[in-house]
Amino acid sequence: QEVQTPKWAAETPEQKKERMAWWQEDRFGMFIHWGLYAVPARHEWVQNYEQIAPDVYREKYFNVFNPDLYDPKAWAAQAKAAGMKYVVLTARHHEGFSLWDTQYSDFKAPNTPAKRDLIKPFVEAVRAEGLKVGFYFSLIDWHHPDFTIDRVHPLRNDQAAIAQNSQKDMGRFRQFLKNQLTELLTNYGKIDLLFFDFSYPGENGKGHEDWDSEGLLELVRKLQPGILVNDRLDLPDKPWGWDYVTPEQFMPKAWPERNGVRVPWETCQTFSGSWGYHRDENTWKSPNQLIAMLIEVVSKGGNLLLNVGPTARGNFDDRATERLDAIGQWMKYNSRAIYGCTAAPEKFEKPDNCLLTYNPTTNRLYVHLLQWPFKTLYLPNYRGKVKYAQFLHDGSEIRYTSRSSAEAGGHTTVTAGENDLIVDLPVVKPQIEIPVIEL
Ligand code: H79
Repeated sequence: QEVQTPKWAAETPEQKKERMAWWQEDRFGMFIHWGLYAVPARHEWVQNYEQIAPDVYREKYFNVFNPDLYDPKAWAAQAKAAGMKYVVLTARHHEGFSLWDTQYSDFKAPNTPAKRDLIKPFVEAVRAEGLKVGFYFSLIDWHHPDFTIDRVHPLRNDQAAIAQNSQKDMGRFRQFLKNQLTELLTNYGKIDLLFFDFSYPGENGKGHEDWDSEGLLELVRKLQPGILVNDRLDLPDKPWGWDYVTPEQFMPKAWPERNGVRVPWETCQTFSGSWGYHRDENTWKSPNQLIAMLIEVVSKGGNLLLNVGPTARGNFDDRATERLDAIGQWMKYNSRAIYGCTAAPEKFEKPDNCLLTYNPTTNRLYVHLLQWPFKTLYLPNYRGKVKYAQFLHDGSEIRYTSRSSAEAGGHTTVTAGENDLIVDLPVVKPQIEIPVIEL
């Protein structure tokens, strides 16, 4: 079917590619979920899960939000050291609390004991580290008086509250979204990325008509022409309505497609399950799992946006810091297999227990060894496709043969295929979480 592209969204495929080039190159960003929910510290959806009325929630947490350890320079430094290239902060999450000095709500950081705009120093610190800056902006607002109660609202079972829906004016709420976006995209310099969250169209839900998604996007594109926008505005059939798709806490089997075409994609992931700081969660992923996750995402042509939930005092807790440090230690030696990389060409089959990434500019293939084999790694049908092999972490040569030469050397029991390469590895795994062979 013919889809009309509005004038303000007109762009050639080359222009779009150019606009997204940094993001395609960088591959790895930090998500930060920070709001009043860091105080209860039991999930950023606590207000919904425990069906806490907005006034009760505000009464409990607003006046005790006192982030005395807030140091956005430390956040930015930790992101940079982990190898992340962009940072996306929740300007306002579903609870409706704004981290900046918005004119359009009094439910904002400057009115808490924090007593200041928390976004301005964040943007400055991230830029000072040479990283790109993004905002997460919730479409949902459980605090705004004009936001009607629907199936994801904390008061969804409260009949008296639901009866008030007819007095609410979603038109005013739509204007509120535009007003807040105008502040965020006008007062903080160049903003590189915007993560809207989220639409749930259908019965008793909300979608593009409730938000005026086209109007929001038009405003965003006018204020920040270079910005990247995610796919949660409920404009799925409009190719101009999003820049990339966003599987949440989910690893796609293969590079995601729309209408048979591979699309830019980014999975957002957590350390432990919740996004906001969760004190008691016991499901933290190991450093190895997180590094393998980053590799797998890039091996399928995507980006990873890995989340940290700072505490109510404003710092990253030790569990998060430990993992960021481990990722940074790996990235320090192996980032060449991540930045500028994508899925390997089809002619390269994945060896056993490995993942492949590929840099099309340098023509290097990276074999990531998730399991350390015993002395020999078989590269299926790589014969004639490889000039040289080395470890990435220390630049040391790796020797390889093919069957005929292995047999000539007395290895008569080699059962590799005619066109396989037989790689000689040390018995002891090198001191790096996931070793990478560069071909
Ligand atoms: O900000 C983080 C989460 O708080 C937020 N997105 C990330 C980045 C998020 N949490 N959950 N979701 C997005 C999707 C939630 C879907 C559900 Fe439902 C809410 C499943 C059940 C309730 C919406 C309403 C879909 C079905 C009913």
